[in-house]
Amino acid sequence: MAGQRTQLKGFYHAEDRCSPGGPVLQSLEGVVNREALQKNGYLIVPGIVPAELCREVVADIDRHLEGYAPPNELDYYGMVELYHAQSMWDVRQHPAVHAAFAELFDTEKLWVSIDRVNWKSPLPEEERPPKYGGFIHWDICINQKPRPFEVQGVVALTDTDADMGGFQCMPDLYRELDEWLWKQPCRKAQKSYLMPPYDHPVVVPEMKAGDLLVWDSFLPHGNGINLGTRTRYAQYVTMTLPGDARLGEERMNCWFSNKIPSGYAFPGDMRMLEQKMSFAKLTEFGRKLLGLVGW
Ligand SMILES: O=C(O)CCC(=O)C(=O)O
Repeated sequence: MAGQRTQLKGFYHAEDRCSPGGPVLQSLEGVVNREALQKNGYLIVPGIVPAELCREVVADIDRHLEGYAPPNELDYYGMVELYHAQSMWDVRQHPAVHAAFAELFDTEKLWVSIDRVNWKSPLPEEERPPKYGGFIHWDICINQKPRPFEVQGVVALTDTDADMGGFQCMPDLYRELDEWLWKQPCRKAQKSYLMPPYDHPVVVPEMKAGDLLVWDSFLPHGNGINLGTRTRYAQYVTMTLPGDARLGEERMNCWFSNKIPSGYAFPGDMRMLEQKMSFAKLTEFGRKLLGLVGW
C-alpha cells in the first residue's frame, strides 16, 4: 500500500494565481490535509483544477441555462441538472483531482461520481433579507456504527466569497455527533435536515476558482443564500472505492447514453438536452475512473 501511495504522490499544476510566473508543478504531499478532515470534517485542496477547465464548465452551465429558468431546476438549492458536458468529465478525469482522493483513500483504485453542478445567482434585492439561511443536512444515515469512510466533494469554478451561497457546514456538531445523537428523542428516525434556529455555528469557507473542498459525509453540510453580487458556480465531484459489475454496467450506460444517475436525488432535465448529445470522450484514465476498464 505504501508503495502505491508513493507512486501516486505525483504532481499537479498549481494555478497561475499561486505562481504569477505561470503554471508550476507542485507536490500533493502535505496539500491534502487529512488532519483538517478529521478535526473539522472538511479540507480544501487549493487550485487543483486549472482555471481554463473551470471556465469551460462555467460556459457549459451558462449554455445549458440559456433562456431557461423553471423553478424546479433553478431551485432554492441551486442544483442544475447537467451531468455529462465534456468539460465536466474533464474535471472528473483530471489526474490531480484523482491524486487528491487517492491520498485520502490510500489507493488509486477509485471510481468517480457522476454528479451535477451548482448555479446560484445573487438573491434579488426585493427578496432581501432572505427568509432562510440556506440548508444543512446529511446525505447518509448518521446512525451507522462503525462509520464507513465516505466523502463528498465540490470544486469552486469561480471565486466564491462567504456571502455567495456556497458550501456551509457545522464542524462543531461534526465533532460532537455521537453525543448529540445520543440526546435525540429517536435516534433511529433521525431526520437528515436540520431546522433553524441551529444550536451550532455555521461555518462558510471561502473558495477560489479551482479549489476542491472534500467533506466527510458525517459532517452536517449544505449551501447558503447568495447575498453577494456574483453568481456561484460549482461542480460536485467525489470518488469511492469501485463497486460491483452491475453498478459498473449502470455507470457505463449512464455515461454512454448521457443519462441521469440513478437515485432519488437526481430528477433530470425536462428538456432532455443531454440525451441528444454525443457522449463525452474519456481518457484511458477516465475509463478506469468510470469503471469501464479495471485498474
Ligand atoms: O452546494 C454545496 O456545496 C453543498 C451541496 C450539498 O449539500 C450536497 O451535495 O449534499
